[in-house]
Amino acid sequence: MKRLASRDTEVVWKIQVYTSNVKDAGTDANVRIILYGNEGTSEPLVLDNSENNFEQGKLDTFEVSTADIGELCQVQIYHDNSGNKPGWHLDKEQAGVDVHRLLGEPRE
Ligand SMILES: [Ca+2]
Ligand SMILES: [Ca+2]
Repeated sequence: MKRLASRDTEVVWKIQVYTSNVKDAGTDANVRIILYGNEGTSEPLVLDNSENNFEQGKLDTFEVSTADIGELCQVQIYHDNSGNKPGWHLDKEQAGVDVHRLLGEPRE
């Protein structure tokens, strides 16, 4: 089985971020995520939509697209410390960040 997908095949990922339900857990800073796959690494992807994101106890869902980076190995999520009270706490019991490939399954 040979993979046919080229490096610039677009892959869509669904990213769910759980912010803890504790005081001041939320942030209004700019949040970015980097997806590390076994065949490449994404650009830093801004996580934002029309809602007020990353509020205390909130689940935020985003869709982002990347080149085909292969199987997801690791994610890095971070913010730029901007805004009022930028400190942020992810809900570890809820895994904090959940990433699923939506489109672009490797072809076999
Ligand atoms: Ca916010
Ligand atoms: Ca927003």
